[in-house]
Amino acid sequence: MKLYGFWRSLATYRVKVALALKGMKVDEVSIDLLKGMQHQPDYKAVNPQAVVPSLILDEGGTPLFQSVAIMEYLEETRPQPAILPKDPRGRARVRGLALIAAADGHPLVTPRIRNYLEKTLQLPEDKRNAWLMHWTLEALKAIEGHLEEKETGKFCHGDSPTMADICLCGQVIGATAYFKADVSSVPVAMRIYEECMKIDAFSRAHPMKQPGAQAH
Ligand SMILES: N[C@@H](CCC(=O)N[C@@H](CS)C(=O)NCC(=O)O)C(=O)O
Repeated sequence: MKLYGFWRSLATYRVKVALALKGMKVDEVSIDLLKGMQHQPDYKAVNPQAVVPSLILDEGGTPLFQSVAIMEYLEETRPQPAILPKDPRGRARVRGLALIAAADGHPLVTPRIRNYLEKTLQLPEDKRNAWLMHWTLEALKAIEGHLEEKETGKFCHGDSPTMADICLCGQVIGATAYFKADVSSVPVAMRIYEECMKIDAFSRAHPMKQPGAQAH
């Protein structure tokens, strides 16, 4: 398998953690988002949306795209260890938590949004940073509200890591490593993040530990 990604990309992080939890190996190809390489025709032939990640399967065929869809594919094709609960209600809760991060929070801080704020709206850096911090924390606070529910355990849902934890960790990494946000208002999310980071699959994929991060 071949994973197109980028060291800083939180969507790539999600897929890398899911692959690692399931014990699957991939070859990684870096698409430098800071240099705009996602817009090169060669890459747009792989992913017409010009975003990472994309996953090429060993059997070939059309690349998989969208981190949540890729995680769902991995879960369906390699069910153990599971990253979704068995019961439909639990699955709905985990997917809901995952989507607060992946569908509501993270899209507002991607390079294309940041470029638009900077180049088209010409917002100064302090206002752009306020945007990034605000929307990242809003998603974390929304997740925190749900973490008061009885289903929360050692992890977001029960005592083993799920897709919700994977997406939560990406969101926390954005808040702490990138935007230096004050995360004191989301203590349960942070407690779960620390728990996840004790697991190799979560900590080894951390963006700041990737080779590309060393150059920045
Ligand atoms: N919802 C997508 C998000 C994909 C996405 O926006 N990826 C970012 C990196 S985390 C990207 O490639 N952005 C390129 C750009 O915004 O120009 C997913 O979860 O895969």
